[in-house]
Amino acid sequence: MKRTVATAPIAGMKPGTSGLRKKVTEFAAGHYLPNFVQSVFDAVRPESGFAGQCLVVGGDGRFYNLEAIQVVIRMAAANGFARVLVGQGGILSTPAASCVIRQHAAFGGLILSASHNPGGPDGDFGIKFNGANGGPAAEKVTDAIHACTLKIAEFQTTDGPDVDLSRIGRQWVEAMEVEVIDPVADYLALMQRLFDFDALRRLFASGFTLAFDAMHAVTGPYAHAIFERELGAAPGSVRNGTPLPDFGGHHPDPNRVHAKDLYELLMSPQAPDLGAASDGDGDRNLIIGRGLFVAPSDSLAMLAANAHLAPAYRAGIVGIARSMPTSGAADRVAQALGVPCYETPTGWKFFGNLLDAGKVTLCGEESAGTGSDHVREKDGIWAVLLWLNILAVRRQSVRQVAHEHWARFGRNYYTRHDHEDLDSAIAQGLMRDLAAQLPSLPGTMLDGKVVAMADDFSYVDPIDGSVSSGQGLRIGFADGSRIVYRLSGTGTSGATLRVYIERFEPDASLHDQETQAALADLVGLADRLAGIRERTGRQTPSVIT
Ligand code: VG1
Ligand code: CO
Repeated sequence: MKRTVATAPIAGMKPGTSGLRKKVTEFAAGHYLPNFVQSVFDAVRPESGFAGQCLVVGGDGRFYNLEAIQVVIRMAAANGFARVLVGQGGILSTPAASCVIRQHAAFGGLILSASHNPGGPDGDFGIKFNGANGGPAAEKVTDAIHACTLKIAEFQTTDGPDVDLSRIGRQWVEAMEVEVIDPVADYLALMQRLFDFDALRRLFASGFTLAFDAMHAVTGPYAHAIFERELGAAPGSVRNGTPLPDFGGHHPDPNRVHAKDLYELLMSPQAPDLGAASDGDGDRNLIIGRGLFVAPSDSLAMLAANAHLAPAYRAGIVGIARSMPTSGAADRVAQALGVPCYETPTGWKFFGNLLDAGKVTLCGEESAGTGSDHVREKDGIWAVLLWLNILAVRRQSVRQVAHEHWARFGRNYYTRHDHEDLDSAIAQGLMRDLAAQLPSLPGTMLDGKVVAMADDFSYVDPIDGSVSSGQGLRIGFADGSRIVYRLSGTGTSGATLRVYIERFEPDASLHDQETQAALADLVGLADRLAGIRERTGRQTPSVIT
C-alpha cells in the first residue's frame, strides 16, 4: 500500500556537490535517507510525472547499501515509476550505472556510494542522482535538490516485503516492475565494442602479467569477469576481488598510500608488467608500470596521445577536457594533435555538457579519474583496458611509453599534498587570506620565479553559459610551474586542504628524477605563501599523491 509520511527538512547537503556524503550513522538515523530521495524525485519530476519511466539503482556494496536500495525501490514505486533496474546483490559500479542508464534509455539513476571514502558501520555512505545522459546532475539540478531538502514536509513510500536482490529476473512492487540485472553484462558488452579483445587475449597468452587491486570494493566482479575470464589473465591477477561492506577496513582510495602493497609489488623484483587499482565505486584508476608510477595527470596525457591505437578512438579524438588542478601535460598533447583542451572545475559533472555536445572525447582529473564519451562518468576498468590496448599494440613497457612521451612533450612533474580533517575556520581563513594576496602577485618574483598569473578560478560553461566561481586559487609561473590550493568538497569531517604542485621540465636528460625531490622547492614555496604549517600546526601532509 502506498502511504505518505510526514517529515521535516534535512540539513547537510552541500550546495554545488553532486550528491550527499555523510556518516552511515547520520544516513540511517530517522528519515534522513527517504528525505533526500524524495527531494531528488521532487526536484526532477517531469510535469507528466514518472509514468512510463525507468530508474536505475545500484551501489558499491558498502555497509547500508542493501537497506538503502530497498528504501529507494519502495519510494520509486510510490512516486509512480514504471520500472526499476537494479544490479544483482545491489551492485553497480558508478561507470556501469552510467552505462546501464544510457543503454536502457532510463530516466536516470540513483547511485549509492561514498566513492573512495571508508565504509562500515562507522564509515561513510553516499547517494547521488545521475540524469538520462548517464552523468552526475548539473549544478542547477543539484541546487534544486538542495532547495527541496530545505522545505520537504512529506515523502511517499509503500509497504510490503523486500525485493529479492539475489535473483536475476523480474519482480513487482505494487504496479512497478523491478528487474534485477547482471551488473557486469551491459558494461562488458560496451568494453568489447571499444577495445580489441582479441589483441588483449594474445597479450595475456604471450605471458603479460597484471596485478589489479579491487581494494575489496565494487570492481572485483568486473575485474574477475573481464581480465581473468574474458582476457585470460592468470587466476589471481585480480586481488581483493570480493566486495566487502567495510572494504576490509581500508580506504578504497587507489593512491600510493592506500594501495601501498600494490605500489611496493610494482617496485619490487617480482613486479608484474602492469599494476592497477580502482576505488570504492569503480570510477577511479591507478596505473603503475614495472618500477614506474604513472601520475594520473600523465596517464590522461599518455592515453590521449595513444588513444587512436584502440578501435573506439581509431578516427582520433576531437578534444580533451581536464579539471583545473590537473597538470598541463594533456594540454601539450592537445596542442600537438590540433584539438582543443578545456579546463573545467573539479568534479566530473563539469565534463557532461562538453561530452554531450561532442566537443571532447577524453576527460581526466588528477585524482585518478579518466574517462571518455562512452559513458558520462570516469571509468577505472576502462582506463586499464585502454592502457592494455596501447601496450598490446606498441609492444612496449609502461616505462618505455612514458619516457618516449616525456621526450616528445616534456615532463610535468606533479604532486598533490592533502591536509585532512583541519579545523574548518582555520582552513577557510587560510584560503581567504591567500585569495586577498593574489591580485598583487603577477609580475613579482617568488624564489627566483616570475609570477605569470594568480587568480581564484571561475568557469563559464561553454555550452550553457553557467558560471561556477570560487573553484580554487591558482598561481602560475612564467616557466610553466604552478601551485593550486583548494578545499575538498567530498570530505565528511572538518576541512581538507589540497595543494597541487607542478613543474614543467623540457630537458629529457632530467626526466628520471624522484617526484618529491623534483618539486621540493615549490612545495616549500607553497607552504610559505599560504602559511600552511604555521596556521594548521601540521608539519607534514596527511596524504601525498
Ligand atoms: C575529489 C577529487 C575530484 C573528484 C571527486 C569525486 O573531490 O579531488 O577530482 O571528482 O573527489 O571523486 P574533492 O572535492 O574532495 O577534491 V569520486 O571517485 O568520489 O566519484
Ligand atoms: Co569514485
